[in-house]
Amino acid sequence: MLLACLTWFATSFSAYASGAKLPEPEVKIDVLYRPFLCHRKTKLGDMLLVHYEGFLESNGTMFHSSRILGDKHPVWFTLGIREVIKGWDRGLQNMCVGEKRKLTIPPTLGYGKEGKGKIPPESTLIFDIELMEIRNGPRSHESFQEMDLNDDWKLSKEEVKEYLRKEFERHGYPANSTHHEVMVEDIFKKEDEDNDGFISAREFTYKHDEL
Ligand SMILES: *[C@@H]1O[C@H](CO)[C@@H](O)[C@H](O)[C@H]1NC(C)=O
Ligand SMILES: *[C@@H]1O[C@H](CO)[C@@H](O)[C@H](O)[C@H]1NC(C)=O
Ligand SMILES: [Ca+2]
Ligand SMILES: [Ca+2]
Repeated sequence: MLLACLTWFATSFSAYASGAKLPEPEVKIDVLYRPFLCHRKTKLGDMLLVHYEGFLESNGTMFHSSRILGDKHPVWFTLGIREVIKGWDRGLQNMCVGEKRKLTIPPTLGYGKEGKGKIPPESTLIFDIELMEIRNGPRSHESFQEMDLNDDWKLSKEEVKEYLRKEFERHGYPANSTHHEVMVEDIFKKEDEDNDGFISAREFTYKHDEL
């Protein structure tokens, strides 16, 4: 499936629903650098681009670095939807582009009793994280406003089609009007719950049971 489609369907914000919980160990946040200018701060549902190094607290071993290992690119993820460990979802809120933080994450908010790869069970983790970029998440209020070209608080098929066209362009895929129409029909089948031919702000924002 293509990126635009993924962007559209990908996100469930069940993570927002926070019921009563037992007290849990918290993430310790140290701000290592805060830029002078802060145009916008991260919030749940935003897409974040970060560079990071991860260390075991026990002996200081670095288990990953996005700068040195792998393809050396910073990584994208969506904040607050458990795409990453809980410690990141909690520790990277209200952050400015250019800001650097050190997070100390207890095992329950990291990889827990199992551990993962180079990370042994019950490890406290230390991350140095630099925020490179913030983008509107697929289900954010800002995304909706961007798509709602005539500001009537609902998305028409034309508006969704226009959005797809722009998304495809942005990702370098050739535009294919027939294909987009098929996608639009598919999207409306899933998202237009009351079948009025529009996706309302409410239908857009709140995800139903599937996913
Ligand atoms: C640090 O701890 C990890 C996990 O227990 C182990 O694999 C690694 O060899 C240790 N490194 C050093 C330098 O002691
Ligand atoms: C456009 O998409 C349709 C439907 O997915 C496909 O059948 C057709 O081959 C595509 N056309 C081009 C030029 O890629
Ligand atoms: Ca509209
Ligand atoms: Ca509707």
